Amino acid sequence: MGTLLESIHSPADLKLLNFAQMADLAEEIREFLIHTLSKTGGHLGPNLGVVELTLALHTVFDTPADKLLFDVSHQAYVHKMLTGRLDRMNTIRQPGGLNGFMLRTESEHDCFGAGHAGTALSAALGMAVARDLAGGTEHVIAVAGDGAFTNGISFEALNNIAEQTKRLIVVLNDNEWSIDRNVGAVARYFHKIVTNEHYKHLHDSAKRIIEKVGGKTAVEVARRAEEAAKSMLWPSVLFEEFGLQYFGPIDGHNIPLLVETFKFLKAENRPVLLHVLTQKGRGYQPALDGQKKFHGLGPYDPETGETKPAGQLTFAEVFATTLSQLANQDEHIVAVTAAMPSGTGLDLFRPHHPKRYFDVGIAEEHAVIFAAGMAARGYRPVCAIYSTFLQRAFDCIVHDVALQKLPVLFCMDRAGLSGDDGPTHHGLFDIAYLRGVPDLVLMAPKDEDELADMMKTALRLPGPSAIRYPRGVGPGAARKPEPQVISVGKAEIIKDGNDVAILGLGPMTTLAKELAARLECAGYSAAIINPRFVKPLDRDVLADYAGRVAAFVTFEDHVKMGGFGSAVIEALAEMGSAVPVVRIGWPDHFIEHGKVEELRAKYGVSVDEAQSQVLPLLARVRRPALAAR
Ligand SMILES: Cc1ncc(C[n+]2csc(CCOP(=O)(O)OP(=O)(O)O)c2C)c(N)n1
Repeated sequence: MGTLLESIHSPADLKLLNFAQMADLAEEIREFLIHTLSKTGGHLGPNLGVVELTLALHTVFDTPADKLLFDVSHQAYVHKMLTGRLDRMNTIRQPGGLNGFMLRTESEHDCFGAGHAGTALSAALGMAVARDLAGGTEHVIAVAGDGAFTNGISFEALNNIAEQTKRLIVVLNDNEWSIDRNVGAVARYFHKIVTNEHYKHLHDSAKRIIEKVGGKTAVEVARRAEEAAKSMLWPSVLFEEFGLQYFGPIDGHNIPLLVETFKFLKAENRPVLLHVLTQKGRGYQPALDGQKKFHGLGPYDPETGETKPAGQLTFAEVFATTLSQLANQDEHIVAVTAAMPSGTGLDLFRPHHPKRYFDVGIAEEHAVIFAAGMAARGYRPVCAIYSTFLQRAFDCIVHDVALQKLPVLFCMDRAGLSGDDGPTHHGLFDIAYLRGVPDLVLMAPKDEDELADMMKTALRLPGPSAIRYPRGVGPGAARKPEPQVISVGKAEIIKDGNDVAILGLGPMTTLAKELAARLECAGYSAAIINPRFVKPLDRDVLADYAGRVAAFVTFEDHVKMGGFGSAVIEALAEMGSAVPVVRIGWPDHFIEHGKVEELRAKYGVSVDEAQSQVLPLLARVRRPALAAR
């Protein structure tokens, strides 16, 4: 670790540095991030891009009194380093370590947690209005990327800011990238400003003014900073019409310019937006060459940027290749992503069917209603959206898709515990929020081959459907050359048995098989069932086993409340069955970040837990029968 960096224990230490030292500190921070994240993984590119911006913000403002918010907050690592968490940065995203996003419980400097995009402006406005009501004087600053401005909530906030407060600072951190290249009219608009010749001229003169500031009196410094900031007043019709005074665009890597501009802006008595240009991955060639990869990644070689070669296909890759295959046979199939082409795998679909591929920006609600519109005109849209991000679009699923009986297929990647990203990214609620939607078919494949079959099946249904599958690789099942249609609402009996029926939803069938093997060793006859469908649930199979077994066990990678096991209990209760059900799933609690296996063990989402709960039930009810055999 560099010597300057070691001396920073809080933002107060930063305020003692001159601009030259701050520039050196920026390099030390980059070096530290590149090496530390090579072991932990994390959002390297976005953080390398905001080093100077974060230094300038913490030099001018005083957190925790002033309120600094980052949209998504995946780019808040430098903020964490400067606010007393430097010595724990090597634990970021690790079990028991720092979270990869801002977390209110982690530090008083994290005034608002995030993980999902588009929230910073609304939350900041809420804080500004709370300050105004309470008669406070603190500053509120929201930093949001250009990607976040493709999100509807950002615009809902913009629409409301000037009506509600006179003091709010919005920083648009424009690096022209979302995770992939930023898309849409807003991205094009920002690009037009940035590439305008007039901007370059303004920028050069502002830079010159600031460079001349050194050695002048405080009054002269303030005057020149104001001159510089004013000279960057380049009208932006968009933001001006929203009632925000627009400044910029300015070089987001020029510390003196940033510091002087923020000093000027903090005295403004009107909401302002500062457009800052930054380079994602700055200072690290592999990240500049591989913007997408270095947005967020696992451990890598710091010298070369290389990561472990990919092995078996992930569920996302199986999804995308299957969709390309199915789209070859049906020209009505179209694919929709909300700014996640690489994460969902759809970047593999795009080259095969460029005209049937739609990236709508970070706009899940729009993605769903857009898909509904296409479905209403005879297309078969497939919305590939992570389980956690689809939460946003719940009403659109109900009101715009299901109620209108439109055949949109939702492919929910990252359904289940997401691991390192933590509670903002775990996909643990989708069954609960989709199960109550009338006529929606909800499935979970046990492996890659079944995912393909379910996609083919779903694309023939007359109404809405959803398939949930987890992050990363599955069990590695061989795939048939052609996916097959499966019977809707029919479970797969993997093995019959008479003492206990074990249902493992999706890839949790592996746990069901392991439990069955253990119970067989203990002398019980265990049935293994792959439910395939959460909705419609296979009531015939449940009724059959309810008449024979002493207990059911359900495994799901989802919260227990309102989940698959709950659906089984409801169905059994409606049948008048009193057979007990042991439910294995996540508790009614936000699960922290960590390694999936460790968290499963900690929270009892395990075969051990199932065994300890089911054995007493079997012993009590079945022992005499067993003894008689
Ligand atoms: C609602 C939602 N959808 C998708 C994502 C996934 N996501 C995380 S960061 C990101 C891109 C953000 O781009 P930008 O705001 O420009 O920040 P940058 O990484 O470029 O600094 C996306 C799409 C998310 N966090 N939240």
